[in-house]
Amino acid sequence: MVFSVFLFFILLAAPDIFYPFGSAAGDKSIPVDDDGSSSVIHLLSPFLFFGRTYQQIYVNNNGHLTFNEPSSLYIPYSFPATRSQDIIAGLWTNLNNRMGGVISYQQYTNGSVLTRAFQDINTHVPNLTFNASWVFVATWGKVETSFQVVLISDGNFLFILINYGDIAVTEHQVQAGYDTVNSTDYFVIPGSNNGSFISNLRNSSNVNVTGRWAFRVDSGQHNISKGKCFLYIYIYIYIYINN
Ligand SMILES: *[C@@H]1O[C@H](CO)[C@@H](O)[C@H](O)[C@H]1NC(C)=O
Ligand SMILES: *[C@@H]1O[C@H](CO)[C@@H](O)[C@H](O)[C@H]1NC(C)=O
Ligand SMILES: *[C@@H]1O[C@H](CO)[C@@H](O)[C@H](O)[C@H]1NC(C)=O
Ligand SMILES: *[C@@H]1O[C@H](CO)[C@@H](O)[C@H](O)[C@H]1NC(C)=O
Ligand SMILES: *[C@@H]1O[C@H](CO)[C@@H](O)[C@H](O)[C@H]1NC(C)=O
Ligand SMILES: *[C@@H]1O[C@H](CO)[C@@H](O)[C@H](O)[C@H]1NC(C)=O
Ligand SMILES: *[C@@H]1O[C@H](CO)[C@@H](O)[C@H](O)[C@H]1NC(C)=O
Ligand SMILES: CC(=O)N[C@H]1CO[C@H](CO)[C@@H](O)[C@@H]1O
Ligand SMILES: [Ca+2]
Repeated sequence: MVFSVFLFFILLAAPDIFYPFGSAAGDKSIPVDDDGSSSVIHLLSPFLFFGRTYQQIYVNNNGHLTFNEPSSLYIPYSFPATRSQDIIAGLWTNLNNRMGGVISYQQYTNGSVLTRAFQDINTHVPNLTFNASWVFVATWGKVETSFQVVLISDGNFLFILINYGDIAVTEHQVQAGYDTVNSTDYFVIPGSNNGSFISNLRNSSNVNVTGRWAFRVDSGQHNISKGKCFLYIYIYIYIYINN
């Protein structure tokens, strides 16, 4: 006689717009520190960011990525700031993973993450001849707040996806988007600079995918964000049922 027991585990999972992350995905974690940074991350594939080629990147605890040096800045400056650095701010505010959560990253040059990036970019930007060859994923997992910055390149085009999960209201100053040297290019995600309002990031999008913002950030025509803005208001409950 066969006796079967079915166990159902109900997990509150990360939003399904998130790329794989954390130790389960083989990510490297950055040190636990209030205003710290990763050590230098050498890129397996250099990329062009608004005309400047970068071979390295830093993941900074306070929600941003920088290129030439790490940054401990926890109070965002307003974009456009006409500073002398390029910066990508998934959610720039005074985050602190000493209070919990994991900040981790990984770069990919093969496998299913590339396939997913290929599909996402070709969905978000139709009629582009694009095949992802390199993907970099940085994730702030439950560092009060959960979001991801994904860089996707084919050696020519470069895209950023920012994926938002649960975003905690904060009294700290906050901002999301990107800024460049002398602010020749910049973008502020609408609503991202109001701490009492930022939980709505997970309901917003410029590519009709709730919680996701996408930008083209190489030197070319970088305009998938500036024309069309969608705001989708949904209540999402992500429940995975495994048996
Ligand atoms: C996939 O890329 C990783 C580095 O990201 C490398 O270590 C591995 O050898 C690659 N695998 C194949 C099958 O190319
Ligand atoms: C993409 O190409 C197809 C076929 O060439 C065309 O019908 C469609 O309008 C194009 N879409 C965009 C967004 O340019
Ligand atoms: C994209 O590139 C991979 C190898 O890097 C290849 O296996 C795949 O067929 C390519 N896809 C398309 C649609 O060109
Ligand atoms: C930024 O602006 C300064 C002052 O106008 C100028 O000297 C510098 O060359 C600019 N940098 C870039 C990369 O355009
Ligand atoms: C922030 O958003 C809230 C809620 O929409 C609004 O009441 C408040 O005025 C906003 N504050 C600023 C500084 O924009
Ligand atoms: C947005 O996506 C939904 C499916 O998720 C689709 O039904 C709808 O037509 C899309 N809207 C636009 C403007 O593309
Ligand atoms: C960006 O695209 C929108 C249409 O989607 C267009 O109206 C606008 O002029 C474009 N801006 C630039 C700088 O190309
Ligand atoms: C404005 C709005 O409807 N915001 C909603 C965004 O989604 C969260 C749940 O993820 C809701 O709690 C908010 O009310
Ligand atoms: Ca901090």
